[in-house]
Amino acid sequence: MLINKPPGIRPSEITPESVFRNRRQLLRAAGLGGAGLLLGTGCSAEESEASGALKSLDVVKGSSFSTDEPMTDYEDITSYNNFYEFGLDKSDPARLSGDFKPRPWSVEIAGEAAKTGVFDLDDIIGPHPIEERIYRLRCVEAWSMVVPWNGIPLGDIIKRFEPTSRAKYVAFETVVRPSEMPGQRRGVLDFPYVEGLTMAEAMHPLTLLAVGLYGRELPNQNGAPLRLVVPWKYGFKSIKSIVKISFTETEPPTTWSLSAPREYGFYANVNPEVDHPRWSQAKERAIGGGVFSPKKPTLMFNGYAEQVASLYEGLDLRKNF
Ligand SMILES: Nc1nc2c(c(=O)[nH]1)N[C@H]1C(S)=C(S)[C@@H](COP(=O)(O)O)O[C@H]1N2
Ligand SMILES: [Mo]
Repeated sequence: MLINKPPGIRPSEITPESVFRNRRQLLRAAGLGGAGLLLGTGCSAEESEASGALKSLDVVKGSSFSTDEPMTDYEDITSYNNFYEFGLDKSDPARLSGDFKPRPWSVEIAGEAAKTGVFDLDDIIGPHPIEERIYRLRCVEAWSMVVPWNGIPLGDIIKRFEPTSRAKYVAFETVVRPSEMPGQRRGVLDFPYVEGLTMAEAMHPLTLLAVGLYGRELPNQNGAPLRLVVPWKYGFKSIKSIVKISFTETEPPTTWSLSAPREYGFYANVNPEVDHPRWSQAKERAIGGGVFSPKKPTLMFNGYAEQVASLYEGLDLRKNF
């Protein structure tokens, strides 16, 4: 059932945008797996009206860390989100983040480092090339996406602030702006949203500070202007709209382990062998894949075991979930 199209020609060049879009919706409604399968995966940011206002980025492609799995469509990545600051539904972040202002933006660097203070976002990312990293995102809710993130390895940025030998962990904090974030007005979680990594996890070359996706700045719903992407961990570790990064000696608190300690731990490595107390983690559903597409088995460390398993040698991954 695969329809071949001449190589290098994008569906948008064959079909006017509106027809292409309607056809995708029809295919999806018919459960035929969506554009990814039938029309190739060429749906880039340029083809979406939604990305119109977002600045395009100068991106270095071809990372050896990228997966070669087909990418999820831009539209799916930017309309099916978890961002509780904007509400609980997957559609809330895209619908309700229009008032959020990701610029100007500053980030506080604090704790066990030689250089601390409040820095403008441009000073934090400025000197670094922005890479494209095509990573899987696996949510603990058993769905997954493949996203062409644009960002800078977190370790490259951390080094510039010269953490001391006492820095064993890195803590992250999301902005608190109830006037622009309707979910914060309703207190669905204890805000600010906080997350943390061990220093070794933060310095791992796979760990990315993302500033964009599909070659454009991050949409608000995906964590503009700066969010973490830790591809071997459940999606909730990948904290959005970061305003503070601190180096600490002790394990920092994390939002989900604070709110449900029985269900979420500090490590949160993707592990198909350890079920969530209320559902299995063995399989996952690809977002945008259509309602009849079969679930795929989830891989240990979300497929990045070769690169990261050594970080956890000697650690009981059942206890340290
Ligand atoms: N500040 C903040 N960061 C967050 C969340 C959130 O609710 N608030 N949700 C997390 C969860 S559960 C997931 S699965 C990912 C989703 O990222 P995406 O919407 O870009 O796909 O963001 C994570 N980062
Ligand atoms: Mo998630």
